[in-house]
Amino acid sequence: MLDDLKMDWPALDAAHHLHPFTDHKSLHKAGVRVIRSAQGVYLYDNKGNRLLDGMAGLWCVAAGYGRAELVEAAAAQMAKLPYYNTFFKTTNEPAVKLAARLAHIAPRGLSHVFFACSGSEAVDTAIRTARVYWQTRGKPAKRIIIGREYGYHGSTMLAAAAGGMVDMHRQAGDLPDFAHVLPPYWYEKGGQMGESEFGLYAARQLEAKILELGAENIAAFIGEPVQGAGGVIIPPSTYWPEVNRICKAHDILLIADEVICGFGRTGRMFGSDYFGIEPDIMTMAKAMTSGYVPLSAVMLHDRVAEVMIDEAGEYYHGFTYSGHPVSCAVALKNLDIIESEGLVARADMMGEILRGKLNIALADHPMVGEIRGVGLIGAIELTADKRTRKPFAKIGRVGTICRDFCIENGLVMRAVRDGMVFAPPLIISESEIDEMVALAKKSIDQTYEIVKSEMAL
Ligand code: PXG
Repeated sequence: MLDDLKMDWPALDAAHHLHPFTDHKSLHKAGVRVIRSAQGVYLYDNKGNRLLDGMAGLWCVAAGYGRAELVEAAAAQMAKLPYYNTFFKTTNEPAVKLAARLAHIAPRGLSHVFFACSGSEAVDTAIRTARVYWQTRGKPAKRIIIGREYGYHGSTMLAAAAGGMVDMHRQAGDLPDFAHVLPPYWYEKGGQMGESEFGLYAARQLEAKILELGAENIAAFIGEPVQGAGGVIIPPSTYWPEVNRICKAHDILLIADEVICGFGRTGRMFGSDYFGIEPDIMTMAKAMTSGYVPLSAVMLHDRVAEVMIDEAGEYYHGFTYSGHPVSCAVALKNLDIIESEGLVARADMMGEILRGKLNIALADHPMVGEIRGVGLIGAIELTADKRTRKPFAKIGRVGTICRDFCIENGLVMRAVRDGMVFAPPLIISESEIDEMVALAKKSIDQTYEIVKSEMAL
């Protein structure tokens, strides 16, 4: 037997465990961090350190760690029916209940649900569904999926191809029938334009791409309401209404990838509610179970579902764990928590407070170019020149230094290029926000000392 206390976890991990998105050689040199337990917004590692989790795990632990209700919901469902599939004319009670409940809280018209386990599977499902939809409607040439640069939709082949991460395309994720357009990222791409003007400009890049490729060849446009992994890119308010118009005008399905934004993150139940997006298809995962168990879903608007149900015949698609009863039972309890504790409104209110405090602490900092956010998702852009929004010479280096200081100081924040991104659990309190802001400021100050000393050389 392995004795937990005496184990050299990093050594054993290095010997056998391959990690996602990791350069293993450098990980083995640095040593891996072992997280042993968590409670509320805090993580505890095996060296006795406490970390404030400013990322809610990976954008998912909305209800916070250590929720006995979620553990009990899983245990009760495991005891009653731990697994059965939803193929072969079969269903289970938690899956039916959850589908009905999602239909109730989703934007109007999205009332049909397909379940999977991960965000990537949900995105794959959405893309396949879009193509089957057009085949069924007698337009099989409509296959192309348009995504955006810096978009992230997951790591399976279709999801990686839909995303705009060039390193993923380069290694293995570049497929035919995918295209990418400019993201609505005013801070980096806006130049001299105002934000509203740039929002329209970015949306019209989609229209230009549609005209270039031919609407008769395009199945769908896919976008995250706020691009999370790409650096918390929050579109100007002019962007999504124009995208709605363009997709309708050119008869292209609109897929809203709500894997990060769904379930309160933006201060509304879905990012689509916040931005006025009118999706035909919506993907969701992560906070649906607060990350306690894997679960994802794809929701279809009635206008898509009717074609899939009445005309498409058998849909040759599905997963062993589609509608997993334990995951669905946990999701139902998690939705109870979100509703009974008012976590959606809380995200809106606490987000305002967090941004207010960040602005007081950091808006005048010489290395902070912008502080942005909606609800409890946001970013602090670090810059070489506050006035011109100039990036650092080696993109990503300063962000990584700052990220490492954050962890050393007891705060988990991610660096995306040189932006520090955050998305704490929605249950975060005001005193925990104070701690988060203080640790972020301390880490940015320490980073600035290094940047300044290098400039002096
Ligand atoms: N869509 C979006 C919008 C996502 O953010 C996925 C799909 C894929 O989900 P799965 O469950 O297949 O991982 C995601 C995942 C990061 C990071 O570093 C973000 C994600 C995953 C891993 C890392 O920000 N998002």
